[in-house]
Amino acid sequence: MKRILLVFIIYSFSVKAQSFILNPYGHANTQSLNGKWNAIIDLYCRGEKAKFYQNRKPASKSEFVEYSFQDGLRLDVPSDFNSQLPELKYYEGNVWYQRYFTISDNTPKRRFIYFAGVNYQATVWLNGVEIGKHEGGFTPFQLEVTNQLKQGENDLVVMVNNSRKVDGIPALNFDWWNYGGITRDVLLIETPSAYLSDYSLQSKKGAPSQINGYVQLAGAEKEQQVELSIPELKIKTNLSTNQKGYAAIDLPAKPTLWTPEAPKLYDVYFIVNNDTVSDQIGFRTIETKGNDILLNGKSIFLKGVNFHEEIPQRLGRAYSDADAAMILNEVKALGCNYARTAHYPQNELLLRKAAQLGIMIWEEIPIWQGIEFTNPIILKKAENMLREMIYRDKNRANIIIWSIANETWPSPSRDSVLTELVSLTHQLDNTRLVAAAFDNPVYDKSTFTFNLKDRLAEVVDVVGVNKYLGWYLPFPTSPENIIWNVAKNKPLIFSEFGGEALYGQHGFADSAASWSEDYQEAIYKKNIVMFKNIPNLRGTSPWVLFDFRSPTRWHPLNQEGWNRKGLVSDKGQRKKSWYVMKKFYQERD
Ligand code: GCB
Repeated sequence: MKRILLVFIIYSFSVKAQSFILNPYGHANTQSLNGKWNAIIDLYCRGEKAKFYQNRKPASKSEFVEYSFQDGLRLDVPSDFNSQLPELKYYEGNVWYQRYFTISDNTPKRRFIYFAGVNYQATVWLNGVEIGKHEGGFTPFQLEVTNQLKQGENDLVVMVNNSRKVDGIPALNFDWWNYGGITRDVLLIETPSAYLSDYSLQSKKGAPSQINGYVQLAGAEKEQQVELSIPELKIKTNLSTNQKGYAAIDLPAKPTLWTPEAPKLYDVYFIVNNDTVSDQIGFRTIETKGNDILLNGKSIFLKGVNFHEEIPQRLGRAYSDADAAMILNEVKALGCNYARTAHYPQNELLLRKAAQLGIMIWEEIPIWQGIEFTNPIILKKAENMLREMIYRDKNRANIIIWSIANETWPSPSRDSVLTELVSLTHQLDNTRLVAAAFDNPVYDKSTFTFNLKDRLAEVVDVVGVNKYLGWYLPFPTSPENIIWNVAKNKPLIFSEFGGEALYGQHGFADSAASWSEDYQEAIYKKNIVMFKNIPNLRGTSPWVLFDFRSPTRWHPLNQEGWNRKGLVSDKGQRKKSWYVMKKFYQERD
């Protein structure tokens, strides 16, 4: 994984002045830049021409300036902008953010601004000078500002644009709310001149009594010492980095392995030049063997659910530790040991909490239907997102699956982009499983069998299937007679299934048009009957935990802009189908 850093540099086309900070929450010297920021809504995208980034004030009596960050709109950071003003509910376009912050000493330290997530494109100026750009709403970026900072007041301006794009990832159409803005934390991080820019620590593949990994320093001009300690394992060792700032880690250890039932995490400390970076890391192995997924060598069934990064009750994107707790407690309440963070990397805070709670994770980049695979830029953008996701989350023991796509259809360009992404994922991290979600298995009436003809399914480690039997497609025969001939000799996960129901609505259990809890419950019961006959089924994740907002759900009575496939309503009420899944998970080992 040492390669990540190098390849990052080559491919960081979408990031000007990219620097690297891993684990922003573990750095000793960190200042939050969250809070109220000044903002300007720039509907016609004129702000760059008008040089908003200069944040100018009239300098003489004869001068006027047609904008001002002062005394205008104030927006919360982190948070999406759509949920902060009624007139921004459907807004897609430019919003400018501005704030001041103070630097009170001028010791020669390195400083970085860390953006945990800005949807979708960001351009950043510090004291009037452009310092970086980033594309991609669900992964972080970091900009070194050491040489641009002034002692005293500093002026930070960010232009955010959340317009959907033909060549975006995701692209023009997707089934969730396009929340824009600075949706995650912003931090100012201070480091010494040579600092820990990357590290990896995990159980060695095939040898769990060995801890394996590396440290990578940035800015190291000579060989250096990095102290690594894991007090509970009585590990305290000095690693000597080479001239490129790299040192491999290979230590004998007998950690208690991380499992969903006992999600043991160890406090880990790295000290470089008196600077401490701390983390909480769990150790485990994950692999497949034939039809099985083996966690620490033992076959497991993934009892899961999907969810979006949304708090439905607040009509906004989830962003805080408390939000993560709300979502994950509901995941646990269903009896899950696993979840799919749907279609994009969610907040790092949520993934960390999931590790503490024993929830295994399928994490995906936002390649969601309708991607312009024929455009060569797509591969570059997707690679960048994949690298950013793996760079950020590779030390989380609970992440067991990297997924590269959801519901894409075979074509020469799609096959070539996605098979490249599969091999890149294996190359960046050969310890986890690579998956994709497929909605293209086809039913053969004469044999009652679903088959999948797709080259991509042959190169992934785990095949996910999204099939909404009873909703988008009627059950073609009685569920106990359906045969799934998909993913031969590989684990199959039912990564999506379900149907819509309005909480509290009762009606015919055999009529989709009733939008009733009874009909949704019947869909779940039938799916469960079908699951019992799938020999390589190793996991299920209903679509979806909560009803979620979507501009493509128009029915005026039953949807009103909500996808109603939740097992739980937008108000937090559990539907009948919730109890069906709960029972299924209670009865499965
Ligand atoms: C799917 C998609 C998911 C949608 C869901 C639906 O196949 O993967 O993003 O929200 O179906 O409700 O149609």
